Amino acid sequence: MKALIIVDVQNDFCPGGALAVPNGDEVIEPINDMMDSFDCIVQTQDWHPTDHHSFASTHEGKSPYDTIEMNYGEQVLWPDHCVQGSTGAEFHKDLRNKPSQLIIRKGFRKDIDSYSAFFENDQSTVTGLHGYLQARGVKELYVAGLATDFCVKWTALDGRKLEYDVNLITDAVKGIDMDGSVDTAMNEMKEAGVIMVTASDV
Ligand code: VGL
Ligand code: ZN
Repeated sequence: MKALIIVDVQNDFCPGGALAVPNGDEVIEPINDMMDSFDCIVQTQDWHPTDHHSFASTHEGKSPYDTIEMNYGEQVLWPDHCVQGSTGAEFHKDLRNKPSQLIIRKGFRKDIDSYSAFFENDQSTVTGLHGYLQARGVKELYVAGLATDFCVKWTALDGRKLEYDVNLITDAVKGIDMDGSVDTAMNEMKEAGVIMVTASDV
């Protein structure tokens, strides 16, 4: 069985949002069109407390896009985004929401960020998604959404680590792109055995 994993299609990652991904809303149409081809559909939702440690505003003298060392390694600092219960954290209104069966919220622990839908950034705290997919007999993932170089990449790479067949839907993802991070992400995913497909292949 295959699953569609829709990563973080939330207002704050779309144009006008707090951490807008350029043309982020362009992923919505291909995602909506693909939904009918899947029996298992999961959405992720970045879901931070107001004082989350990935926010530059919680570190004195730091600005968004600076990096700091956390006890689990390097962390990019972001503008405040996807605060629990805020409009920015809501899914974009044009994303079809009825077909989704599970919503995985991530990044809700103040001290750990979570890019991947499977593990938080300490690489060991689980979200529960793997257990859910195993229980439903899912072996193959199709990953779409935002942002290619962060949450999408980490979701795809962790999917490979957990031995899923992973497909990236290249025309249904958009990236933030800091210093070539989208190209790097695409190469890392290819090296890890992620298969590049387009929405029309699905
Ligand atoms: C994301 C940065 C911070 C993402 C989430 O969805 O890619 N990026 N939080
Ligand atoms: Zn976040």
